[in-house]
Amino acid sequence: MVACSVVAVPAYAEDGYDLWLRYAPLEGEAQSDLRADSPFANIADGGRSSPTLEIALEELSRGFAGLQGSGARAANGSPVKVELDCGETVGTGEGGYRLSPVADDPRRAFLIAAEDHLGCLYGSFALLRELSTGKRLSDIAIGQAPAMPLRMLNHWDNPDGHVERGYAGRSIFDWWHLPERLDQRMIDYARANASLGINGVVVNNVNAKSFMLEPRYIAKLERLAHAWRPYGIRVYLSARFSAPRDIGGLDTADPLDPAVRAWWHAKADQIYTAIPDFGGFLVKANSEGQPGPQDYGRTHADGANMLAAAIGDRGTVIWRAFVYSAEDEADRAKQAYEEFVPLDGQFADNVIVQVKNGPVDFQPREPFHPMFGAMPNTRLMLEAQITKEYLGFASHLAYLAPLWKEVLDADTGRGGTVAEVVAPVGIAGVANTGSDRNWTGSHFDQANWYAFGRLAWNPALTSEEIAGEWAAQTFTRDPAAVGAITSMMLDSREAVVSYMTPLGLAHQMDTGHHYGPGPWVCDLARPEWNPCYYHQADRSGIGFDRTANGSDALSQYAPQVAAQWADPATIDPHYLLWFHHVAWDDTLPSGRTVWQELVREYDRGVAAVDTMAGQWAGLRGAIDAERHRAVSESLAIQQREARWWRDASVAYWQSLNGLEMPQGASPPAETLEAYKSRSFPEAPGQ
Ligand code: BDP
Repeated sequence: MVACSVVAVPAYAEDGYDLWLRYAPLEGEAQSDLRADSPFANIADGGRSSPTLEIALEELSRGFAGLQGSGARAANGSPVKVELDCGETVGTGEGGYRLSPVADDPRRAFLIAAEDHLGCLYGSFALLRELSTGKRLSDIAIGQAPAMPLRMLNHWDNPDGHVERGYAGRSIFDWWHLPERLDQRMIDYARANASLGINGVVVNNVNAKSFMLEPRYIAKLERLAHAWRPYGIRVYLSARFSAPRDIGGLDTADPLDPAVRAWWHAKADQIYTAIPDFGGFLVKANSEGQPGPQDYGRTHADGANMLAAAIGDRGTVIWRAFVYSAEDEADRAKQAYEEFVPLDGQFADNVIVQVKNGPVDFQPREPFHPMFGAMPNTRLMLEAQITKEYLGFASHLAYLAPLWKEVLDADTGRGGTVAEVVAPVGIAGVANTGSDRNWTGSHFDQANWYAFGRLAWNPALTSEEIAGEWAAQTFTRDPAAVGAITSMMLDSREAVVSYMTPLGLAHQMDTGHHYGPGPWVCDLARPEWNPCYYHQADRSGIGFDRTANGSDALSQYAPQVAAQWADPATIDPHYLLWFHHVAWDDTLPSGRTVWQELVREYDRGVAAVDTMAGQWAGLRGAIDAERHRAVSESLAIQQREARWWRDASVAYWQSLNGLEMPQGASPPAETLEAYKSRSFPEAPGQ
């Protein structure tokens, strides 16, 4: 039997470092359920302990201490015993758990049962989450198991500490001092991930450096893997396809070349000797200038299978489907499908193809990627972006659960929803963490890390449920305040869509940094880097024709899915300009013209941000002053920039269509030239 003593919660200022794991003191009856001297005990699995179980017991101890608050301890009566039964006989499935009060034995007040120690850790976090959101111990009875096996974060962190598309400071990884020095942040990070059930982390950028495969980096990775193992996290590495040439002394990286195959085999052996549970490689190949098998006339399957053979049954190769090529004249939205779908059935069993949520690139709104459902003989995984490259960085509040839900719940028309298609495999999120004290660059961006993990665990959760539980743990349990915060969050992503890219527009962000409007940008080297390519606007109309009259990207979807988007008169207006080129004066089902509707959407977005700022101002006093002020300041930026987006876009459209502002709508505050002249080379994340 293992018992442990109560650990005091450190008295941090409310600077956000504690994330959703604050365990703020409960009040009233909920608090008196808990006892200061609650012993947490491992009663099963032969009393066998493990680092994972020790972490679970420590977390329970820490959580109960926090939830009780310091004043309550002495007053409490008989101890509540929380017991952990982590034996094989429990039958909860890998990582699953059951939480239940033990009604017939008051001394054994509560049971966390799981068939493995990791399930007990997950169950401990789940119990603390339930208590933290205000549930009574006696009312908690839950049985859960993860919906998909792989729930991972992909870091776009470079070894020099810069994070590509990172808006929360520098990288959390201190490669320079590893392996000797392991920052406490690495443990706190693993703990936060474990609290959500995240079980895999790719530590480096998909635009990878080959030297991270060298032995000195393997030693660093080994230290990390060792530290994260008890938290159930396996490490993965982004591998640069040309590594055999870059660091291996070979003159080719051709996947069919025996020397190349032998090099990767030896490399895999070297890694697995140091890290027996190494997860595997993530590969971006033949995309945006990265090397790949096509450099040698080989296919993606040739490349992926070569690495898969090197790894064998020890791990997985995750091969990205984010490909497009300047030489390819086809609509960029079609290219991944065209390259990958013909390869269905050719990938080795330990290869996963990782597909972004939409066919272009993490836009505020895209239809789901047509590859989902179209490769029944390939293991497909969803790639989401938690860092907000195209949604105002960490400066704008945009809660992304509604975006991900839209994709996960979409019916592919080919054997299930996107969530069902990826359920046997998993989901990856491009991480938004950094060296900022609050981890994510803004307090509300923590909610996106949280929501990603919760949806990976259970995609059936609603955006509202997740927002509510996050707000209660992170800010306050006051129901009125939780209600206001939840309402802000639920409307926030749609607000961003409205003031940036309404009615199905996409990729209107300015060059390189992707911050702020740039619909006038038409002259970049590659056509599909230009906002003009995506809006196709001119004097008479706007929108990208992806019907059979245009690029025919629509035909990549199942017929019944394509049918719902085929007619501009009946399409969901959220996707209108994604699939159709329409005249400015066409009348929409709303009775308004395209121009009137567009301006109305921009205005709706601006107004929604004002509403959010008002709601937040109303929470002064309900939220600690430090975080209240920080969020208020960000919302002031967002209010200003929502207007900037609206005005700059409207000014540009007017320069094309020559139309007056619709009745009641205010003209842009500045001239188009003034908007065009803005530049900010210091924007982070580039
Ligand atoms: C785009 C980013 C770029 C990434 C690329 C990718 O702008 O920085 O390298 O995606 O996913 O969104 O590989």
